[in-house]
Parts: sequence; C-alpha cells; structure tokens
Amino acid sequence: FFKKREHHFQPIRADGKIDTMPFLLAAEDNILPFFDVMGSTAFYPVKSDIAGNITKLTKKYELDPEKYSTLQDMVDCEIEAKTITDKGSATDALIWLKRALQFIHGFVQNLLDGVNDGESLRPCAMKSYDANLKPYHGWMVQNIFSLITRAVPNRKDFIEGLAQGEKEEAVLDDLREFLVLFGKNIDVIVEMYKSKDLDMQFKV
Ligand code: EIS
Repeated sequence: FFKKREHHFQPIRADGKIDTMPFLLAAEDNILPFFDVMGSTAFYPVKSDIAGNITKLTKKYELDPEKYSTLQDMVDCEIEAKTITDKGSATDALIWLKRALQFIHGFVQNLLDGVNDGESLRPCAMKSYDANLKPYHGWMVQNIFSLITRAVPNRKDFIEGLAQGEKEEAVLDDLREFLVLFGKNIDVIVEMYKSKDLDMQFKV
C-alpha cells in the first residue's frame, strides 16, 4: 500500500527542519487514502478534518513558498507576527494535523504490537485515541469518537484492504517500514511544539 504511493515521508533535513511541500504531499498521499481502506463512511468527518488541515497549510505555503519553505519557518513567522492563536493560523492547523498523525501512528503501532482483541482492532484505536486525542476533546467529541471507533474494520479486512494481493507478512513489513520515517517526521513536529511551548491545551 505505502510503497505504491507517489509521495513518501522524507528523512529529516540535516538542519533538523522539515520541507513543507514534500511533507504535505506525503500526508495527503499516504494518510487520506488510508481512510478509504478503513472502509466506512463513518470516517468521512475525520478524513475531511485532516484534508482541511492539509489544504490550509498548502494555501499558506503558496502565499510565499520561499518564506514558508519549512514547517518550522511557517510557525516561526507566525510567532514573530504574534498570530499563532488567530483563528485559521497555520500553527493551529499543524497542531491538529500533528495530533491526527500521532493517532494514526499509534493505531498502526498498536496493531503491530498485537493490542487488538482477536479480530477487533477497536482496542488499537481506543488506546491511541486516549494517548493522542482524548486530552484535547470535550465530552461530546469523545462520545462521537467512541461511536466512530465501532466502525473500525476487523483485522483481517483491514490487512486485506492494504494488501492488494500481497501476503499478510508483506503488509506488516510495509506498515513497519512506513512507521519509521512517518514517526521521525511526527517526532520533529512534536518536539518543535514542545520547545516553542505551542501545544495549546484547550479542548474542542
Ligand atoms: C480542528 O479540529 C481543525 O482541524 C482545525 C481548526 O478548525 C480547529 C479549530 O479549533 O479545529 O473538532 C475536530 C478536531 N479535530 C479539531 C474533531 C473532528 C472529529 C470529527 C468529529 C465528527 C463530527 C461529526 C458531527 C456529527 C454531529 C452529529 C450531530 C447529530 C445531531 C478509529 C479511526 C478514527 C480515525 C481518527 C483519525 C484522527 C482524527 C483526527 C481528528 C482531529 C480532531 O480532533 S484548520 O482546522 O485549522 O485546518 O482549519
């Protein structure tokens, strides 16, 4: 599945930064189709939330590709302009994209670690949800999530959806390999938000 994508998450640059456009293209090309494999329209709202983050960040980038060539530059410009807390800031869009990516990384990691309950992948989703999204959700969104996770496919269907003819072991290898660079990109963004103290705690 991931090998067939046109865009891939890139190694972190030597200066520790992430090039904006390759990152956004990789997110669009790897993460959005992932929801189609989940096989339910229940995921449509979360998929479109993530697509919205990517679109917002892409539009911002296009305003000045040179100035916003890395994610760090984009956020730094907003810190300087004191616009990080503005509605519609790139910093805000990237916070939510980061959390969604953390959720997906955790979900896949949990699957590989065997957190599933037999065929049910729901525990993999719930565990990652608790760690990565729940702290930022009020009770209403938490309840919606709990409902959405009931639509998580079972393990066999999920693996088959990713397999496109390959054997399970090959799919698991593909997932494992995908998590490496995906995880490195997430780590750098998480670290950036921590070090700049940008990880706003408000709930939606
Ligand atoms: C952010 O969303 C936006 O992403 C961001 C900006 O607008 C910001 C402003 O505060 O909000 O609220 C979103 C949050 N995103 C915050 C939650 C979305 C979850 C979907 C909620 C579904 C609503 C359905 C409504 C139904 C109502 C029915 C009523 C009936 C009467 C098990 C698999 C699950 C997959 C999960 C994958 C990760 C999910 C990521 C969620 C991210 C999130 O929590 S901006 O947008 O700046 O780009 O414009």
